[in-house]
Amino acid sequence: LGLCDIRCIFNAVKTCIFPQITTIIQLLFIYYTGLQQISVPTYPNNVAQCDEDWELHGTKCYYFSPLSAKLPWKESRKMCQRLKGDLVKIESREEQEFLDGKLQTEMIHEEDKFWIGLTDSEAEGQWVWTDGSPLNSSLAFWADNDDNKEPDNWTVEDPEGEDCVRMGQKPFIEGLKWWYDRSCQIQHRSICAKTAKIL
Ligand SMILES: [Ca+2]
Ligand SMILES: [Ca+2]
Repeated sequence: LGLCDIRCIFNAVKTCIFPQITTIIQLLFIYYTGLQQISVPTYPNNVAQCDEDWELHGTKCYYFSPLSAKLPWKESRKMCQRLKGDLVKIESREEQEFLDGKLQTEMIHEEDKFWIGLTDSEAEGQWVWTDGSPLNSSLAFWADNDDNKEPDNWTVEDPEGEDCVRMGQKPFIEGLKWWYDRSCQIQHRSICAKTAKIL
């Protein structure tokens, strides 16, 4: 193999193969980011709309009930349904991040947590969302630290145990795992959600 041949091979790699590899990497990147967008769809404010007092995020509208409207879980759910929604079903890590951030401003104190639409009241340990779908374990954000290992179905406060889920952590601590099972009879504020109206 002469010097010219080596140079020819180098030029061939540079002009033919390298651009193709670059194109393949670019296509894979576009495909991957496309997938990301499909899994977390969003509408800009001029495309989707929410009722007054509801906040648009992604494809849903959210309502954070006021401190004056603390209710047991079942009554919280009825309140959301009267507003044509339901207690929120958290469907992505991004949605959990959004709600966790929102509660930083909504929560007045550490115990001012919010009900979400998750319960194991039908069968202990089988967590089900308000739409009847089972909890996806890869999208579960149970508190898991030195003070709390949830869900623990604690029976000291209520002999029936803890079958309803509340969330929120204030003051802010890094991490998203702030779900707790709690007695459904306790009164809390709620996060209601419904699909945004498309204009
Ligand atoms: Ca339980
Ligand atoms: Ca608990």
